[in-house]
Amino acid sequence: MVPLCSPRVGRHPGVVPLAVTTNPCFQRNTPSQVMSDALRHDWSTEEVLAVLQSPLLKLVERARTVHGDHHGDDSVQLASLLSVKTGGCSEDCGYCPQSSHHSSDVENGGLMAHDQVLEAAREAKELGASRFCMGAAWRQVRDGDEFDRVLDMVRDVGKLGMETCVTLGMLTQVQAGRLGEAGLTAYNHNLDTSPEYYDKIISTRDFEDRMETIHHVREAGISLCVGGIIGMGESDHDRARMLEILAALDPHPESVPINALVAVAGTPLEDRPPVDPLDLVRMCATARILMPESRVRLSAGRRQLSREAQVLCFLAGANSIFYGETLLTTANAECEEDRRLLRELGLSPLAPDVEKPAPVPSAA
Ligand code: SAM
Ligand code: DTB
Ligand code: SF4
Repeated sequence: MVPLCSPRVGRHPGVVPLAVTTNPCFQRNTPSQVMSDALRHDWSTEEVLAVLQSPLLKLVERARTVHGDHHGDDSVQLASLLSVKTGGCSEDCGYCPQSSHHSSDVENGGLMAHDQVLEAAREAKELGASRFCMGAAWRQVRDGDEFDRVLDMVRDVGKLGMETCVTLGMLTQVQAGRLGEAGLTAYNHNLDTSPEYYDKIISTRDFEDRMETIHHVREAGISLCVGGIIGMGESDHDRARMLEILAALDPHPESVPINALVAVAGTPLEDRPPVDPLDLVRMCATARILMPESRVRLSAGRRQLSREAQVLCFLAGANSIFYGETLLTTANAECEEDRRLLRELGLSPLAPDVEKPAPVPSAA
C-alpha cells in the first residue's frame, strides 16, 4: 500500500509569501508589500503575462519558493476519473471527442449503473487515489431520474471515505445545493480558455455561462476545481487572461487543473501540434504563483510528457495529478509508473480530506 500524507488543513497565517512585482525578474518586495500581496485576486493581465513569460529558471525558482511557503508537505493529490455518461453531448467544444457535432470514435452510452461506478471507485481507492471524479457528457444537468442517480453515486462514493468530484456541465443554484447536500467535495467546471478566445473553440455557450455555474457552486459551499486547456491555438495573452480570471475568484479555486490538449481524431482540433512541455511548466508555475494555496493539477496530456518534463512541473508547483489508466475517453499515464516516479521524487499521495468545512465566498 502506498504511504499517505496528512492533508494540509487551512491557510498558513504565519507564512510570508513572496509577492510578485511587475518586474518580470521578480525581485523580492519589502515585508509590508509582501504581506499585503498575499493571496491576491487583483492581478492585471500585464502582470500575469510578465510572470508567464519570465526567464524559465527564475519562474520555476519563484514558484518553488511560493510552493514551499504554502505547502508544508510533499504530498501529491491523486484524483481518479470515470466517465459515467459518455458521448452524444449537444455542446460543440472543439477539443472534445464527446461532442455530437464531431466524428470521433467515442461510443455514446447511457448513465452507468450505480454498482459499476462504486466498483470503479473502490478500485481507484485500492490503487491509492483519494479523490474520485465522475464526468458526464452533458451540456447541463436536468432534474429527474439521472440526476438523482448521480446524487446517489456521490453519497455512496463518499461513504467509501473518498473525496468526491463531479463534472456535469452547467448547474442551477438549486442543483448545486442538492450536490452539496449529497456531500460532494468538489465540482469541476473549467474555463478552458480566455473569454476573448472562447468563441473560437465553443459556439453553443459563452464564457459567462461558465462563470455563472462557478458562482452557484461556490454559493453551495462546494469546493471548486476550475482550470483550462493549452494547445488549442491560443496566444500567451489568452493563457494569461485565463489565469488572471482564475486568480480573481475569491477564494481561489481549491483545485486548478492544467490540461494540455489531447488532440483526438475527428475533432476540429485534431491537427493541432503537440504542446511544448515547457509551456506546461510555465502554466503550472504561474498558477502556483498566482494561487499559492491551490492544488495545481497536471492534468490531460501528461501521458505525452517525459518523466523529466513531469519533474519540472512538480518543481514548478504542481501537486495533483489525474491518476488511473484512463482520463474520460483517452488514455492516461500508467499507475505503476506514476507510483514509481512519485517514490523516486520523494512525493507521497495525499490522504482524502473528507472532513473539510465548506469554503465560504468572500462578502465582496
Ligand atoms: N460536460 C462537462 C463540461 O464540459 O463541463 C464535463 C465534462 S468535460 C469533458 C470536462 C473538461 O475536460 C472540459 O471542460 C475540458 O477542460 C476537458 N477536456 C475535454 N476534452 C479534452 C481534451 N481533448 N484535451 C484536454 N482537455 C479536455
Ligand atoms: C479536467 O480538467 N480534465 C479532465 C477532467 N477535468 C474532467 C478531463 C480530461 C479529458 C481528456 C480527454 C478525454 O479523455 O476525453
Ligand atoms: Fe460536452 Fe463537456 Fe465535451 Fe463540451 S467538454 S462537448 S460540454 S462533454
